[in-house]
Amino acid sequence: MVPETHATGKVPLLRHQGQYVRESAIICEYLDDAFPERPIFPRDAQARAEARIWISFADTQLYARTATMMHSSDAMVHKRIKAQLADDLRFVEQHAFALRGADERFLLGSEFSAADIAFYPWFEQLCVLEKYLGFVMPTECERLLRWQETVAAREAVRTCARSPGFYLESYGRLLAA
Ligand SMILES: N[C@@H](CCC(=O)N[C@@H](CS)C(=O)NCC(=O)O)C(=O)O
Repeated sequence: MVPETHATGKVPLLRHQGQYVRESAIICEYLDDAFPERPIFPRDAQARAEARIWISFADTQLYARTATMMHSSDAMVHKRIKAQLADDLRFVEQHAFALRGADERFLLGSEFSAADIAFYPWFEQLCVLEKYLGFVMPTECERLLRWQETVAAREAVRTCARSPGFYLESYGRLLAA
């Protein structure tokens, strides 16, 4: 039974040692604290700050805008938000990947981190925006698309990944309701 204090009705919700932690960004911080032998934040203070900036960007721009769009049936809202999302993705391409060497495949460089974890679920569900809302990935986001493939191929990601069919079916029901 989920305790009242965590009953926002939203996922993700982490249960660990009988306690609950919610909010994906806070869950990442918690996992870093609880399992120091498997860090997901860099040790360097500058890089930690950068990770948090990208996590905040994912939360307050990418996911927040997507949620607004999914809850609206106004075509003008859809159009405006699709353009904003495309700009968000271009921003990531230009302000993360374009600054890195070709072998630096992750958001912060050569190491996979909580920043990648924050962004990846949006990409796993991208098929929903493409199919139901006509979103088109900006063509110039090549490095971002390669990043998506790299992250998708990680064992831990494959273990819990859902197929496009799963998302299309689930969101199809939600949007029809
Ligand atoms: N800021 C929260 C957002 C959580 C959130 O909105 N989750 C969505 C699914 S991605 C949800 O559970 N929605 C159900 C609802 O709003 O009732 C986080 O990052 O954990």
